[in-house]
Amino acid sequence: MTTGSRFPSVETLAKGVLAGNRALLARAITLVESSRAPDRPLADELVRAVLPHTGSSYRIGWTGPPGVGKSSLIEALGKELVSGTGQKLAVLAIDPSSRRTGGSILGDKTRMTELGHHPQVYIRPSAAGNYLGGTARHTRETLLLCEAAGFDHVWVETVGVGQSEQEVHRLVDLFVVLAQPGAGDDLQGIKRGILELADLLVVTKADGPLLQSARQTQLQLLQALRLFPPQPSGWSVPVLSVSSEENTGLTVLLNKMEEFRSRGRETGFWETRRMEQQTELLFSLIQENWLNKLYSHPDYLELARSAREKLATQNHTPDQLAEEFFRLLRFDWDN
Ligand SMILES: Nc1nc2c(ncn2[C@@H]2O[C@H](COP(=O)(O)OP(=O)(O)OP(=O)(O)O)[C@@H](O)[C@H]2O)c(=O)[nH]1
Ligand SMILES: [Mg+2]
Repeated sequence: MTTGSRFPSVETLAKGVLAGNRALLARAITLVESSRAPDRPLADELVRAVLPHTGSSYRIGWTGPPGVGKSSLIEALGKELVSGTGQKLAVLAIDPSSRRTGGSILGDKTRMTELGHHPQVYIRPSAAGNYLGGTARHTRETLLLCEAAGFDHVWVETVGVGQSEQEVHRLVDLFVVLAQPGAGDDLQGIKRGILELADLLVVTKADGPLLQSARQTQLQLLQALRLFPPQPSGWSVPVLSVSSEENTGLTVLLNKMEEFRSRGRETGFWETRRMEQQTELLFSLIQENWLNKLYSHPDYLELARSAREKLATQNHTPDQLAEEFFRLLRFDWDN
């Protein structure tokens, strides 16, 4: 299939991605991010074409409130990771500010100026505002394209708002939660649900006048973690502190990241988690498709309105009305 004038053909894109061609990778990502309906089947075809060459990277999600220091840490740690090794790193930065600006200041916001120029590193900002609730789909497909292009590590920087953290948690092998010095004084500030998802907690900005406060926050977070049940894998969540400005704590962090991977592989938990993620994805897609079918049924609106009216005026329970709704809908699977 050809992609018309906007994109090179799917075959050209797939070959380019597999050859590690940056320009074609960027075009491929733009295709999977496209919200134009005619681009969807092409994006699906592209993802299918590269799928056999995916799965081998170490996928890491970095999350935390705005300004906590995610981008700065990724910049400092990324340089440490790739320097002196042949390893390749792709960073997918989801930027919330692009919602307001149309993406024009993405380049300034990502704060990864030096890392972005490293030959073993590819940084791709995406505009969170372009797809409501669709973050996971586009990020997942972009992640697969990066794997197919030969990146050993794919890091996702998420925005600390809304449901994007949960979505990113479903995509990655390791979920890192960043906290500010002082965050421990007000643990409400870090949503409990997010703490529970963390595989690794990192207190940022442990330098200068913030150092003491960072150490204290580290202890408070350790105590808070004791209240949670242990992870099924047996992994006990480390709480570290780093300074991206002074480059301290980075080696310990890199070692913990590596330990998580090797332990996960030994215990089989690595594969189990990926399988669970795939299963969750499968069922959420089944539900999504089913709901789309339901909402696009020609009688849906009429029957829903009538059920609501009956609820207000007659002596029906919601259960009875739901049953009647489906009886009257006469759903045609082939429709
Ligand atoms: N003192 C100190 N400041 C830091 C450190 N890391 C980041 N900062 C500062 O914290 C601010 C936010 O840093 P970013 O790295 O952009 O934080 P972010 O979490 O990526 O921010 P958003 O993407 O906007 O949510 C900047 O002003 C940084 O200079 C650090 O290690 N020490
Ligand atoms: Mg950032």
